Amino acid sequence: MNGSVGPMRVLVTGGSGLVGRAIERVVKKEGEEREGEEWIFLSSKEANLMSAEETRAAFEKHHPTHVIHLAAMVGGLFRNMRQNLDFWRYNVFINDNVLQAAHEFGVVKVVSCLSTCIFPDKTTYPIDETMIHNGPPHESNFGYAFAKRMIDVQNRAYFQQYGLRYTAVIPTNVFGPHDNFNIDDGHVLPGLIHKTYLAKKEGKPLQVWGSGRALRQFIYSLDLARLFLWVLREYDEVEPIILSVDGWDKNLSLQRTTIPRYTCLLPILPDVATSVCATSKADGQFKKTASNAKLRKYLPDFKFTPFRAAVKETCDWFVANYDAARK
Ligand code: NAP
Ligand code: GFB
Repeated sequence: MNGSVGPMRVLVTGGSGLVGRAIERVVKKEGEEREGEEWIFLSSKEANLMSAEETRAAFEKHHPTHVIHLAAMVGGLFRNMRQNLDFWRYNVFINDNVLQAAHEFGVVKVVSCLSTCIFPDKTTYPIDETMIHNGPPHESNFGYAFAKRMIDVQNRAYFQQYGLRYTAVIPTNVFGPHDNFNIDDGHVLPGLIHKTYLAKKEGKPLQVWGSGRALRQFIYSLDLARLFLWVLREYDEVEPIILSVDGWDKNLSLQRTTIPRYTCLLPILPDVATSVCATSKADGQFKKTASNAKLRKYLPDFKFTPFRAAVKETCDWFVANYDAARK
């Protein structure tokens, strides 16, 4: 059902990032690469996808049959709050360049990447795929959220006008090796892993930001990568699909007390008496709990990596690659 005759030539935009590197590892190391397939993992060094010319040049060079579109300006809550305009413009340019180049070069299928943080802030739970445009997103990341929502709009337009089956996935918060561990710009888990590493090294308390009341769901990058490959090969809808873990009512609370309870999750967590909750820092959305019922209808037997094991693998990767890690 990959929509084309013969082996795929897959262009992965954003191939050098957290999710891109996970897909590369699953394709290259877990035998997911099939006979005759070609996989190209792009970074901004090869093509700045903000430029329509450079985007077309990359498509001209590689002539992909399929595209996994990950390239984006990405960041945690605090970077989004500082740069909503940049997140909007940067991502709208990249998305239109990639989708239009895919159309012009006859790409059979594009799988783009949205996020569970683009859903309406005022909503019922659990969130599902039908609710994307039912109201404004949380004000902390409206730039990014609206830019991502436009991918869904553009996919519908390519289908209506040209019958193209370009689609998108909607992951919850992603973490894993090759994440962005920058404390100011990155997401909560890599941020806490980095801060924990430093707290242990310097013998200081771990500072957890916000009230600690916010709830988040997390998907391991390698699990997301395996699901991405299934979507590329088998999923045939234009409608997006949420890729989130089971038990939508089970979130990781960012409560201060939780962090020590999860000490086994952060094996580098310092044996400090307390962690400090900096309540002056924002919480962002209280929760964005998403249902994976649609995914489970398709893949009832997919196994997610246990959260604790996934966090331990990420911590171990970070410690082993501290010098080279993005931080
Ligand atoms: P990431 O680690 O920050 O990687 C971003 C990727 O995009 C990198 O490969 C980067 O290339 C590339 N890129 C950025 N600007 C570019 C440009 N102007 N031209 C070409 N390439 C450019 O991000 P990620 O976490 O892997 O995110 C991948 C996708 O998942 C994104 O679409 C994101 O919105 C989505 N997503 C992420 C999360 C999460 O929690 N991380 C959650 C939901 C959805 P360089 O390496 O050269 O900079
Ligand atoms: O991953 P994160 O930065 O982004 O999580 P969002 C922010 C939540 O974690 C807030 C708390 O409730 C923070 O108060 N938190 C506690 C911390 N300690 C820390 C810390 O050290 N670092 C960080 N960053 N947070 C993003 C969206 O929302 O989710 C993006 O803004 C993107 O657009 C991403 O979609 C997946 O989960 O709040």
